[in-house]
Amino acid sequence: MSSDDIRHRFSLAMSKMYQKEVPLYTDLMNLVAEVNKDVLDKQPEIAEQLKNTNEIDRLSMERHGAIRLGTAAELMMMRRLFAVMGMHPVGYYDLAPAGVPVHSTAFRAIDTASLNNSPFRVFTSLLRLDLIGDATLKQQAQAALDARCIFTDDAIKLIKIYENEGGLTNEQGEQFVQEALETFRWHEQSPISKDVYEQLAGQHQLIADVVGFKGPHINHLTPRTLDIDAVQQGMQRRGITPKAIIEGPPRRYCPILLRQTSFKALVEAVSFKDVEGQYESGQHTARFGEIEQRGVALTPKGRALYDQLLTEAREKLGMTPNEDNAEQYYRLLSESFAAFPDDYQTLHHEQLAYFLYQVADKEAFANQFVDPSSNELSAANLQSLIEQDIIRIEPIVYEDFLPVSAAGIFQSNLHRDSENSYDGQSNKQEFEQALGMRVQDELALYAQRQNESLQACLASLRQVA
Ligand code: OOG
Ligand code: NI
Repeated sequence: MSSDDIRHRFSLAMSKMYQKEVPLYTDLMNLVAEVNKDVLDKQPEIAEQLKNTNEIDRLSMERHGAIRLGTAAELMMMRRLFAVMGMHPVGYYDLAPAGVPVHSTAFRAIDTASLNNSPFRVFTSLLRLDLIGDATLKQQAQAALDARCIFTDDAIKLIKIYENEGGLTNEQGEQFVQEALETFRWHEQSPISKDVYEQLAGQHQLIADVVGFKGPHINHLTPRTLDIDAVQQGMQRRGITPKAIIEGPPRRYCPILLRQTSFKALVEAVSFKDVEGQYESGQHTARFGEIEQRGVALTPKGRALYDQLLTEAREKLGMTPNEDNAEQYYRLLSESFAAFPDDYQTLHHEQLAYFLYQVADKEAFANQFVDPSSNELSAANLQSLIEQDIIRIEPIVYEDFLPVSAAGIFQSNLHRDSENSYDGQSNKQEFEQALGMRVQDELALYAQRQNESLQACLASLRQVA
């Protein structure tokens, strides 16, 4: 069974499991499907663009999930597990400066064909116990984490078979999907006592969410919408309470990067195990639903501008955006982002975003460039070919995440508004050591895709010439 196939099946199995666990997620999926259909019906230019980029078929199966891990060993094995499904670590996100004691990567497919076959991704965080101040508690947490094994024996067996034989049979692939799913399941019984749970939660709720459970339950799944503002309004109409702020850039004609919003985490019954082995009932808040709208990936120059404008808006607001200042925040955000060009031609011309190059009109090319020498047909006269509609540009969709947004999603599901931030530098090296490899640079991947499409495009025109 191909890795793409395993990933596709796993993504479906995960969605089915989460729908059973969190029925509100089903409502959200239905709402997103409705909104997407509406956008495609009413805005044929968006449908056209998604056809040109081959995203149209993946849209309805597109989703990401998120998990939080406790130890380096868990992260290492998780990396091996995802590799079976063709998912590799891309990007490094340090959330400590935003007051969330984790650092993260995203496991996802890398090449275009695989992404279009199944764009399933998992935002994966590793808890930073080193940021817990209380030494005794740190020890208790470490002991609880060391005592658990989050993978089934058969999942580990199949991972090793995959690594040794370079693949799995159909039967093994099916079994792998079932075994891997077990790791992400919700457990209503906590292996720790209510007392320890509460102490951990007192340090940071997130610590209790990781240490207090048998495994890294999937904490949300996120379908992709073509109009996040419409979904946000639709949620309110359906009685699903969304978080106050849509994270990321403001609404634009040409969407950039990623906009995200979620509905609040559910309060769920949990039973805790005390020292005598008796169960005591309590509750836990961790699992929610999220939606995202994806736009064009930005170049380093575009990303720097994005970060600058976002920071500007937030500094003017002077505090974390919340429901009381939402309107003011959106106003500041759109004022600030007036400086970010909002048409694809300018985004391309100023090298703010990444694009796919496609041949739009071979005939026009053949007629005009009667005897084009191969020198003439180069990246240098690209702009003129684009202006003459011989080459068309299509936005490369952003496949990754944003640290400020991710922190906002985390925070919206924690009770207290923790303004604090952890200092202690970003620890990418330590993260990669735990992971057992380096994370891929997402910007390099977009640049490579852009360049490959350009070469293919020029090669195809040279044939005409
Ligand atoms: C992850 C939150 C971040 C996103 O989409 O940015 C995230 C978590 O809550 O574990 O999922
Ligand atoms: Ni998410």
